[in-house]
Amino acid sequence: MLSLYAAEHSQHAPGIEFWNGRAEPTVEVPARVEAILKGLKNAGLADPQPVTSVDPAEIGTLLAHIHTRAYLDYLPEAYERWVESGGDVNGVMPFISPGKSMQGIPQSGLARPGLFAFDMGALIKPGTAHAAYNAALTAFHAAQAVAQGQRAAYALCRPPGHHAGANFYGGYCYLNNAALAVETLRSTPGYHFERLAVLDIDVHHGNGTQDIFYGSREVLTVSLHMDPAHEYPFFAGYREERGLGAGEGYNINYPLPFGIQDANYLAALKDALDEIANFNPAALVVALGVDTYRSDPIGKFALSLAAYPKIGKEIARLSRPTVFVQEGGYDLNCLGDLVSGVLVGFENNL
Ligand code: SP5
Ligand code: ZN
Repeated sequence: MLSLYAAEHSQHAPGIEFWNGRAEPTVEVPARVEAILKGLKNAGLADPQPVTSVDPAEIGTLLAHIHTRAYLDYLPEAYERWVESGGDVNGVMPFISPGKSMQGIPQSGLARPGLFAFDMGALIKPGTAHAAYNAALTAFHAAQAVAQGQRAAYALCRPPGHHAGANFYGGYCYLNNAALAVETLRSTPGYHFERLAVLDIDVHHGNGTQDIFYGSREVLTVSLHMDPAHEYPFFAGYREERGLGAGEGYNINYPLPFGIQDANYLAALKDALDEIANFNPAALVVALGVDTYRSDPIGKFALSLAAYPKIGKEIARLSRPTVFVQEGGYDLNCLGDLVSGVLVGFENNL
């Protein structure tokens, strides 16, 4: 399978995140990419290719379909404006955000992060915007390859993307790579793939992707994740969230219990894939988080190593052109085997 990555990911190394009111070492580290690359090679998957830049206008137009202009303008200048205004050189972190009735738009670089950040888990440092752009580029190239006829492609995106919404970032995510893959498929000239689906199997709810396509009946979004009543992102991911207006019925959430094991998880996945099959999309984007593994440091599911090829097999049974986009997964010892497990399970069942 065509696999792509961007070496520039290493320019993003946030180091810490805030959780429970404390600064802690983050699990979203550059070594994740090395671990995944090693796993792909060990599994004999085709050598991962570094992505090359495209005309910024090309990807810029696509990004503007999924993120607001205000947010896209903010991200690359956030660090500089923060430091200019007296913010800590270690990175941009909101310390004030508007209450529900507060509508003013501040110019201060200290306050602006509060307009866009929804948590304190996504520090912005000097290399962050560039790394996020290159992760998006990776998803773009993978989707373009599928639009041009490849059966499947894998984008090793870092930083991940599924928590980034139209005008917000957080949860280690800045640009929504999976949503960009959707827009790339939809915008390819001559490519008449109107209906597309996103299957999000990261252990956390894909709140950003849900936000972006919430009003759309052309993109079905389906997410399997830890029950948000008790886990991150807490404020979205409930079963009742089914889409809005024309998009009503085209967002499906599967909150699942802590400690879920292979059999019950795979049963829920089959349900989800049945819904996707009914929708009959022309192509599928998989937001591939592997933080569902039992020894993941932040996920609370209990899947075994053997579950991952089975997940790949189930996805293959849908028989759609498929773009895999990397999301979370933080157990550095197993990360490569988990990701390659899904991809090999998929390929072996085409
Ligand atoms: C893409 C993705 O998987 N984002 C997950 C964001 C979850 N953020 C909350 C994680 C809490 C981590 N707390 C322990 C930090 C390790 N010291
Ligand atoms: Zn996750």
